[in-house]
Amino acid sequence: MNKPVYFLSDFHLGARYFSNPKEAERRVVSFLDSIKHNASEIYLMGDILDYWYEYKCVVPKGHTRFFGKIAELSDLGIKIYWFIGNHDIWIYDYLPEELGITVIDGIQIKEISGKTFFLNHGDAIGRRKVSFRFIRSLFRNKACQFLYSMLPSCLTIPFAHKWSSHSRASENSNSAECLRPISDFVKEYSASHPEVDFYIFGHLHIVADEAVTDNARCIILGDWIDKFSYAVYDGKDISIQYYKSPTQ
Ligand SMILES: [Mn+2]
Repeated sequence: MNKPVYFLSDFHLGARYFSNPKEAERRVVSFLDSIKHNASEIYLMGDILDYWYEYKCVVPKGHTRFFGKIAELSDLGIKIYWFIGNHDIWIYDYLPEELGITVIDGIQIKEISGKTFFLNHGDAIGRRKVSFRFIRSLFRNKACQFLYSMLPSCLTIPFAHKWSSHSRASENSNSAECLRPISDFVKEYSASHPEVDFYIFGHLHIVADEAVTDNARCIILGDWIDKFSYAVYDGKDISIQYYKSPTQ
């Protein structure tokens, strides 16, 4: 493999809790720009946008520089995969067509340069609370999505941002505890799937690189709210790195 593969997640661009949302967007854009000549593939592992809803004829405001940079990298021939998270669920055909990206909903198991990867945002992995599963199924229900799209966006967009800020405030900060559903799942799964070398997840907003077996590792990508972390695969191994933008 000539050029490395990058894995990033949880930018949460547009979140109301950023003290400086433009700076958060510029940091991501500046990172993407720094790798544009040295990346073969980029995996955006979900919750890239804090909220997104593609209506039939219009899309929400914002993210202009970010979308522009993604389009530029995609036009340069970098393959960009965007996994749906639990915040950017409602991507339909606008972003894939406009940005030239591949949108993936759910788990993908694929080989990249001889290693097998298990890729997913991570929100539905392992045992989750009934309330969480209920809301998740509601958000993904076609009839609910249709009814939601009928409501005026000046009501739904502020509501969605309030919801997101609330869910961030109630997030579990104990990393061992929040990692458990994923690490339990990975242990069980790897017993029957020894071919998987790397499990890659976002969602938890923690950085972790844990040995699952002698051969397999589980990587949790962190976020771009205060960690600016990502994983790089060079065709042999994966390492977690942190971006320090030139302006910092
Ligand atoms: Mn998430």
